Amino acid sequence: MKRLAALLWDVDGTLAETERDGHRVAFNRAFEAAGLPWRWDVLRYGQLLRVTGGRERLLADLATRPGAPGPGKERDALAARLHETKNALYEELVRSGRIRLRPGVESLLDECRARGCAMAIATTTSRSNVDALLARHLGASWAARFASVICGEDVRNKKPHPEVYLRVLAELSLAPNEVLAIEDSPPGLAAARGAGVHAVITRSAYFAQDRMDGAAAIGPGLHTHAGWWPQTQAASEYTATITLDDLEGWWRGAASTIPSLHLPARGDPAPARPA
Ligand code: XBP
Ligand code: MG
Repeated sequence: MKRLAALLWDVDGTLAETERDGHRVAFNRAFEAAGLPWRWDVLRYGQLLRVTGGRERLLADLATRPGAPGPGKERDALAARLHETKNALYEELVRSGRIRLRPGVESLLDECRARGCAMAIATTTSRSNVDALLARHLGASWAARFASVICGEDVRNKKPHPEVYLRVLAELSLAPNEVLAIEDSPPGLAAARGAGVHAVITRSAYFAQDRMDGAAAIGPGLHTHAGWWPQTQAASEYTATITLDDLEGWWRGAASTIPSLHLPARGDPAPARPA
């Protein structure tokens, strides 16, 4: 039977619940450090999450915030400064151990390694955030576990644009139908599907109710077999967490039931790297 060649991991919301208690808190601390009275509560941050990219999210908020600088250099510089501070504060939070990997993530990472399934990171968060999170939980040599790590700085267009997935495929020299993505959000799902990659959704706190049309499978997390659609194969009902066999079952099922998109052919040139 055809085996999955690689598993492509999203980061925020998928590897860990980083948004509500990580990025949001760090943004608020950055506002405070800059002497600004602005704060994002849990609800407002959820609305802002429709904008991917922390700096882009800030710019979207500043565009409607009374008292913020108007469009132009001053606004751009403020967003860049706040974003830099936010990332430094986020790293501190992560290093303190406050943000854990989601349950079931580590066992799947270990299983993929043990069974020789390649892995990659496909995220449009900043590289420093990924490094802080994975160094904290997997050790300083975490990157050796992944055949490709593509982050926000490596792409011109953040999710939902498929660029991050196209770049990972190019680095791995794999076709979209040889890999599977794990995502948590509609923009992440759109990015994967836009590259012709099937995706399994592990719902995260902020995207608990969203429509996930075109997903290969949708469930509450890798820690359980309960609540998944489609239901997993009988064999894996005896293991607590979602396994590589479960993922391969969904991947094969998606290949036969979900219409394929106009796929980039294997060997197509990767999008240009930003200067
Ligand atoms: C999630 C994002 C990021 C983070 C913040 O990306 O949209 O913007 O919220 O990180 P993914 P930055 O789900 O692909 O990991 O501030 O570094 O952008
Ligand atoms: Mg995500």
